[in-house]
Amino acid sequence: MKQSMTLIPTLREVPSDAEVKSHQLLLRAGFIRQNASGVYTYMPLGRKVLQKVEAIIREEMNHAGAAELFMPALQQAELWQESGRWYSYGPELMRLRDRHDREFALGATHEEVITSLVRDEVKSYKRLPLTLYQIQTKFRDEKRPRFGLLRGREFIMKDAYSFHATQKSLDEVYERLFQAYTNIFRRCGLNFRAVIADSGAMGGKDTHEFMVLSEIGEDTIAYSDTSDYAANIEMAPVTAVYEKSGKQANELEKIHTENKKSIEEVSAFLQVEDKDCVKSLLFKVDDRHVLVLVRGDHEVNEIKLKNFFEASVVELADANTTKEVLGCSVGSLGPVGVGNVEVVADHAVKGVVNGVCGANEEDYHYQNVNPERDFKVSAYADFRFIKEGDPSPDGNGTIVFAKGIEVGHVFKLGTRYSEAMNAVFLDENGRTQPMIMGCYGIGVSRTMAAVAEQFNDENGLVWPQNISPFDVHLIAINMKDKEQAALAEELYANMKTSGLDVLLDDRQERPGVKFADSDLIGLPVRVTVGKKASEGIVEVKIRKNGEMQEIHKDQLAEALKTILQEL
Ligand code: 9G3
Repeated sequence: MKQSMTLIPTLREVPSDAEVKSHQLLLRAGFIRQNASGVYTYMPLGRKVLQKVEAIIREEMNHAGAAELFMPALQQAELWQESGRWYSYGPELMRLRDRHDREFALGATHEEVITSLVRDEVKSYKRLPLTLYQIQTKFRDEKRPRFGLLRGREFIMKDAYSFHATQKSLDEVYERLFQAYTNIFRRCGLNFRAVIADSGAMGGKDTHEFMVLSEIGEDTIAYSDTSDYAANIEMAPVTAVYEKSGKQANELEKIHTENKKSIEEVSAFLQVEDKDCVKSLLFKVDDRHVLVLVRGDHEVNEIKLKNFFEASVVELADANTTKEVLGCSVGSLGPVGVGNVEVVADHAVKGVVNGVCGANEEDYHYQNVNPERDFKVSAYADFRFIKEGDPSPDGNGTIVFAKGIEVGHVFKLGTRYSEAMNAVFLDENGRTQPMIMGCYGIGVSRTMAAVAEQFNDENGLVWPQNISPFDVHLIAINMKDKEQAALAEELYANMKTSGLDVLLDDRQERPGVKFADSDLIGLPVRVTVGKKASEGIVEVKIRKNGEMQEIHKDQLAEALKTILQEL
């Protein structure tokens, strides 16, 4: 491609509304332009990167035995009404009416469409397993689109769906696609971890997220410092065990704690440590309230609460409800004497001796509270977020936190959609069974941004060779100089003939502008045709490490092949 023929509008200034590196650089290097909040145009260079990422995805998905199709973004409301999600999703699901006033959703994902297709076309176990995928634009009306392509309202996803007669078959395909994902992200050059994700009701065996490590990531990963254990912090189980210290249990005492509400205020006032306090929080769990106890230095993990009760709604009760149900404000809540709501506690609470908790009376707390003697709980379970320094759940090492960007997510769905939409098959005994499903997503446009986030320096982007928009940036210092122009055109033709993807900067621009743009765009290798054109000598520069060398044009093709292989 010749730059005089394409559109690569580079910017000198950092756009003010771009907060993260990848967003700033993709804008400045002319890879994307914003149309609306969370809605982007992929400019020619951005489009090329997407095509390279998609090519890697297709190779690995096809190799894993998946068949590519392409589903509509316009989805009949009826399908989402069958699955029930028409009613459970709020404004994030974009909806519209056609000219006949019929309702549609703009596809946020495609479980409903694919399940309705397969139920119509597949009836026998002989046709299973079947794995279908697409690479398609998705629409999700995010409340706060941000970080450019990392959280958009219209984005490109590869979404795959697998259909099985048995759980064993799903497990096999899940493993194979898990491996395909590992290959895809490695070939994109990313530093990533596959982490155990929210287990839903099951025990965390049925879904993994692929996380790119980055301090601007929105997810927190809990991983072991000595093993390959890694889990989304929402999921990571706590395996620490708690024994009571041998301390003598003292007499329970009610203390006036004027205006002392938070754990910090109370523990400072009473001169005790957070870990000797019991924090009580009232939650709405489906149609009832539950008082949840955790140690003062821990936080309630609502996903674990939801999974424990297999609830569909779990939310912290608001101040008024708390007052109504327990007769006092949040800052004075405690388990002693509570009889009208169920009380559950995190395992760590069991180890508290002579602790402090709210007295369920405004501005009063108990001191020397001892679990079992002073209050009963209906269950002790793992209700807290894991913390750095906790033992790794696999028994190896201790937990460290890292931030991650989720670029992939694989699920064992089971029969959630096939039962709701009656996607059934006849098994070998002639019995009708619901198909067992898996689904597998990759954020394609998000992957491009994640690579930009991990691969850049003070001069701009530094694309890994596999997904760089071009292999070589060929720069002619002065296209008005006949020898330079002739050599540039000759090298351009030769490189393309030898299979290299070349971007020729043939613009009438000053050298400084060309070099700055070249560093910003970040192609792996730059070849400059300048003063020594008459001797057939060009300068070759490697973007990643700045290494420069002069090479005669006759050795150029060979040299470039070697350089690109070693990158
Ligand atoms: C919606 C909206 C947002 C959504 C969903 C549905 C996330 C939704 C989860 C998934 C699960 C998998 C197939 C590919 C891999 C991920 N956000 N999810 O279902 F209507 Cl507005 O998308 N889908």
